[in-house]
Amino acid sequence: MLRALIFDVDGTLAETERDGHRTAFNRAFAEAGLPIVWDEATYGELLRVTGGKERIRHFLDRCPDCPALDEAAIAALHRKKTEHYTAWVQSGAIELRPGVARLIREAEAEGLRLAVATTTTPDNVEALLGRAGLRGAFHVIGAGDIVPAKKPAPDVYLWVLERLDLAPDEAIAFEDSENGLRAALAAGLRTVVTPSFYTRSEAFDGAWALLSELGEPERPATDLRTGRPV
Ligand code: XBP
Ligand code: MG
Repeated sequence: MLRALIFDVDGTLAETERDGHRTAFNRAFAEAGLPIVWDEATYGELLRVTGGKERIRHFLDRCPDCPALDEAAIAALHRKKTEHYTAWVQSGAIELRPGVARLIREAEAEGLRLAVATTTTPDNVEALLGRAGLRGAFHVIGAGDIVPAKKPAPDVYLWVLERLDLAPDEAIAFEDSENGLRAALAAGLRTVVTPSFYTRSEAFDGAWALLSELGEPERPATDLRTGRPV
């Protein structure tokens, strides 16, 4: 029996990477005097590495002209990035993707429990859900460094299932990326995928459903496998 919905955040609840996370990273780099600007193409590649601190480390390790930063310096840089990102969310610059708020409200009304499983920093989740007036709808938030191994490892989903005290077949995951899908599938979850700006060309083998978006009554979602409205 279905008892819970578990949502990824970035790309799934909202299109947060393009003008949100990417710009926040660039502002933090500029403030720190670092000669780094991640354009959209570069950032699209870097999104293969989940987690902002891990993404910075991955980039610096491959950048011969960049200064060497230790883990404490990366953490400090990332804290600044989080400040910029949360301020951007709180300014109202970002909306939830179509159908997200409706699905959450309908699931709540049906008595389903709601959870988040994301690699993003907890402050970012609080900012987005708070701004949307949906924080109170969520029972469990699994975010950031709560588990050491980030997606595509299943750990954050397993952590959330344990907190919900549910088996994988009692929940459905919602994801936008291949990394996220792999994490959810490895945790044994049926997974609905709504690809986002940066993940459109990724592979979604194994998805339970592959939809253009979650849809609103006046804007039906499309089944991306058949091209038909659902
Ligand atoms: C999201 C991420 C995150 C964000 C940045 O992946 O990879 O790292 O890009 O967040 P998913 P932080 O949607 O699969 O969870 O900078 O706070 O780490
Ligand atoms: Mg995502």
